Amino acid sequence: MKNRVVSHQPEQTNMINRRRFLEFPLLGIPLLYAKDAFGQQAFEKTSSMRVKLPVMVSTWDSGIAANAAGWPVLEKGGRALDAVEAAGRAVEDIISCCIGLGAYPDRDGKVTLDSSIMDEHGNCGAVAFLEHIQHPVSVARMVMEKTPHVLLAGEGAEQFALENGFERRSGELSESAEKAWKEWLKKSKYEPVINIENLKKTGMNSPFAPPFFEDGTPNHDTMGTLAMDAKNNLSGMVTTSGMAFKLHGRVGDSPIIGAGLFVDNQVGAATSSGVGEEVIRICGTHTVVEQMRMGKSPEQACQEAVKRIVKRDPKAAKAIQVGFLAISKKGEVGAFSIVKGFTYSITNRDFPKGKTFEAGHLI
Ligand code: SD4
Repeated sequence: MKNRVVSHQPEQTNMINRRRFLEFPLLGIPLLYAKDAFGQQAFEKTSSMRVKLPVMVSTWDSGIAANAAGWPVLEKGGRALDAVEAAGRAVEDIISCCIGLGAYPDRDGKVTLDSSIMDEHGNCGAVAFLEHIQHPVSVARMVMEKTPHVLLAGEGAEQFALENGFERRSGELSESAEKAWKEWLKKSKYEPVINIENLKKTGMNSPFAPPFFEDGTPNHDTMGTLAMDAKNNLSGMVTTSGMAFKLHGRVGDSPIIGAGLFVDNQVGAATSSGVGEEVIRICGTHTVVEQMRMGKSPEQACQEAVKRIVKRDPKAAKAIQVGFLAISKKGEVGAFSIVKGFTYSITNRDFPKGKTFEAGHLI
């Protein structure tokens, strides 16, 4: 496979900070959305809605950029799997807090990436704790297509990528990541064994990463993308650097099939974003798909998974965010999160430039 490599050095002009990037018109669309009471952008709310097929759906408003990269594949009658891979690669090329080599590092200053991909046949591949490789989603696809395995991790995953034509990038942090990490180090009073800043701030037992950054913005923006193509086949992918400032070696839900991503071509597909440990504990996206199998709409199915997380530990759940996004085989899309603020983006013939919606929430 040809591996397109773009340097993540800060001086590259095609790389811009994601937060700045979102202040600019996205793909030519001015951002005209109103702000809500918290000064956040307000997006239209929906419950499960039937959408025109083919369709790309992605987590967050940053999903617009992911969808835009995958949509041309679907529009030309291409395969959902190719569309979701293209979506993942596109966002891995943008410097953001939470995806790709330009993202925020773990507490040791290393960017370690998680990704998974799943096709319409139930084939799946994933990489976890992967360093130095620009396109983890493509490595995940190669694990799926070229090995008998599902998940490769760490040095082994890197070795596999290098042996298959991916280039090794330097471990240098992007400018924004370096700044954020140094800031975090100052305030976190970094303790290698257990980090207690979250206990103090939120009362929650979170020894790995803050659910919110210092400025109050959520520690999010993992990209989960689901697509249904013109042949009504489903695929999905997730790509992320995981929770910023996590313990070195920590792996989240994103590369765990059935946690961060699940696709069942008979029923539907789901992906998640937020505090991965909570998602893993309830096999989140598998739960969502099984709920759809039992007749729930995508939104109801996502809500059921959210409720399980909250029921397990209601106090801790108040201090974190988890959101699920799902599409059913019938082409209904829905999402649900613990707290307000989870958004997702849809791109299809009705929304060729993409449109962002706000998910329902429990709290
Ligand atoms: C993780 N679920 O590593 C990811 C983080 C995330 O939006 O989704 N952030 O736990």
